[in-house]
Amino acid sequence: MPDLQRREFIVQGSAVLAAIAGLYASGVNAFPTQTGEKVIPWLDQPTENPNPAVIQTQLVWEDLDTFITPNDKFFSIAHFNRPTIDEKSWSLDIGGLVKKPLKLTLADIKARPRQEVVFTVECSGNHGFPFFTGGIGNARWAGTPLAPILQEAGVLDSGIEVVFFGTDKGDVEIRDIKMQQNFARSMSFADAMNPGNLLCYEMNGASLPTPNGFPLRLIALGWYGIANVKWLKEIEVRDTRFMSLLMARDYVTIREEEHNGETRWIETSVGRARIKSAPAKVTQTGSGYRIIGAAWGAPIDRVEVQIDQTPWKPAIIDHSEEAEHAWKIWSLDWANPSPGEHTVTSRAISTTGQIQPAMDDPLIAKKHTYWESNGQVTRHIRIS
Ligand SMILES: Nc1nc2c(c(=O)[nH]1)N[C@H]1C(S)=C(S)[C@@H](COP(=O)(O)O)O[C@H]1N2
Ligand SMILES: [Mo]
Repeated sequence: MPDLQRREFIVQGSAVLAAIAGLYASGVNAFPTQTGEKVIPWLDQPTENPNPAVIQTQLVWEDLDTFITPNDKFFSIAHFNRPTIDEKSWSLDIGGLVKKPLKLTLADIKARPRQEVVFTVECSGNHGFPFFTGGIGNARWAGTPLAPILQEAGVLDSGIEVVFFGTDKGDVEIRDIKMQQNFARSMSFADAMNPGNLLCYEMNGASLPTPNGFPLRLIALGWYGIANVKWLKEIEVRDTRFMSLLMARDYVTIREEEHNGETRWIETSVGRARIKSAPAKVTQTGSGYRIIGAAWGAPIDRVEVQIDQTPWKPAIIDHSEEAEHAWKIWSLDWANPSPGEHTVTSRAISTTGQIQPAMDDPLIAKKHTYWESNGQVTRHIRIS
């Protein structure tokens, strides 16, 4: 602490402590916007979307001002087409290695027990600047749990893999073989039975919007976006691991690891979400500055912020709106920033002591595909 600030702190000590106690008691709310609050735009801005057919409606970090992302602001990713489905002629098939194949209409699914979860979905390709940083959103999803449906269908002992097929289709090529395939992702039977997985028909109280999978999508709780299959058409239980384009040929993370002095190249299919945080915006109210951000991907214990090369400071988590599987909104008051350019970096720490890795951590620096990029995010800003 600079001397002047230290002296001020001692002089005003009791008042400051009382204020902090008050803040903690009432909970520090990062939102809503305070009157007269201005957002100072970051100097680093994403470039134009290079693939607007695939990526739509990214989160604009400076605009983050609600815990729940409204449906019309929620990002949408489609690798193939975005099908418009007539719910009257639609149904979901559950088959493969099951005793009793099922065919469920939307009404059948809605008649089953309803379960809701607030879950932050991030695209595993949300790898940062220059072009993809806004592939994330937080919604309240409602549907019916998947596990009892698999139980009702009666998965045979040989059924180890559960494949989720979307209605959307695209051209896929491997070697000289050209195919038209439906979007498909799978999970082990054990992972599919997670009681948090939902066959989801509702997003933030409205029926699932078309870009997000109408009429039904999988909510794969705790997984990166890719596992949350939209426009569901069929669930098939199989007896071998499944190796579709989006399981094994793309959405593959390639890392160099050191094992007893040897380099080993490890290729894994994108899977569960990883601990991450990002500064969302810097606000100014009169002479006061505040850094606000989000942290997600693991049970978050705390978030720390580094301004320029100064020591990490603890941010305050906003407990006014939270949910177990949702991002945590945090803030840090930034006292008397000096005019000029600054960097702002955040790191999340989980309840099990995992720390979001720095960009030069081998976990990130030796990762050769952009998937699962959970390194610390540094933003640049000018204070005038
Ligand atoms: N059927 C289908 N499901 C899909 C996709 C897709 O292209 N087709 N994209 C996936 C990817 S890559 C992500 S990040 C999430 C995004 O969900 P959202 O579009 O609702 O934001 O959906 C996943 N589910
Ligand atoms: Mo994604």
